[in-house]
Amino acid sequence: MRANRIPTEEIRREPAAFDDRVTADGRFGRAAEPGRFRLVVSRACPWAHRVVVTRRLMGLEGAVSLAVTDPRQEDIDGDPHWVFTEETGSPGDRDPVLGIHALREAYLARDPHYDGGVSVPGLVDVDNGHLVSNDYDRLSLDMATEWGGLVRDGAPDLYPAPLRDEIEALGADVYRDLNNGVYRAGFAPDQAHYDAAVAGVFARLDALEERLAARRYLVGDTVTMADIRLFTTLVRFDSVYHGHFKCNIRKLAEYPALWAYARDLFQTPGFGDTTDHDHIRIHYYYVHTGINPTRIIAAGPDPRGWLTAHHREELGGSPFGAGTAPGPVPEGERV
Ligand SMILES: N[C@@H](CCC(=O)N[C@@H](CS)C(=O)NCC(=O)O)C(=O)O
Repeated sequence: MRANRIPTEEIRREPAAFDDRVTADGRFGRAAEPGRFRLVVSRACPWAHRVVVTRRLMGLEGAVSLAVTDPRQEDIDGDPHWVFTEETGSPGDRDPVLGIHALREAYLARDPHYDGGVSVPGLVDVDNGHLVSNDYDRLSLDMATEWGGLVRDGAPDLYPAPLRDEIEALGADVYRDLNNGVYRAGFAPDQAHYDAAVAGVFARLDALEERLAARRYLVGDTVTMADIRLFTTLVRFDSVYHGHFKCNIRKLAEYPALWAYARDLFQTPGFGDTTDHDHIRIHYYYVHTGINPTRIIAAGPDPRGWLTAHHREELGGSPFGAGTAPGPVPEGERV
């Protein structure tokens, strides 16, 4: 997808360009050594946000460092690119650890002939500057289940074995209709594609509203990967999907259970404390010139609503089960 072109066909998603796996035992060729890998993200991106939440809940901040790109991408060769700038904390417009200005340099270090898309999140090998993986789902799942030994004491089980089938079945529906559905609506090439996508978005929100009326979390009694995958879309809904992507039949704030569920997660360590409402608004409205050619960034909504009481404790459950909440956000990563 080229965010700066008027859409002429339905948004298509390519498989991840690089999907090397990093695990504690190194059985796929790369071992998760502390300091060896750097996670490049945009705070705006819902797919990157999933990995950022997982990393924090698992207490991997010391093991894998974080590099945040500027929400206003830079035009390079006619396409918007993820770059490091002084404005978002990179002296000399270069990432202080990787020494690069644009994330695509890590793709090119890995494969000098690479000419595909460049997306966040990206895991980069600090030793040689190579992009290791831009497979956001695998990155989240591996950090949740495969980085044993590096995860903090009290880290929750985000992907409990007995619940995996249910998490994946639900996740497929939520991905199709909602996580990716909002993009199909926002970048629809014509009325018919928009109508179909937006109907799917709200049918899925309606179904989730019903599911979450009597249960605190999506699957089981604790936070799981299912909640992380849903949260990063919900937290962007009223600020960018409702207006910029025209998913405006209802607001998230008009769904009592879903809105309370989203606030509950937002107020749980790992979720709201990794959410940057400004980066979200700035990125979507500024970069997608194919659908917002003036680049005017919408002012609202007022984010303070996220901090209001949700009363979801009354439904039982506990966010981290037998585990504990993560400690404070490290200095330098506060949003
Ligand atoms: N690459 C993955 C998801 C990651 C993704 O789409 N990230 C967006 C930001 S939210 C991105 O980096 N897009 C790059 C671009 O289109 O220039 C996919 O297409 O399934």
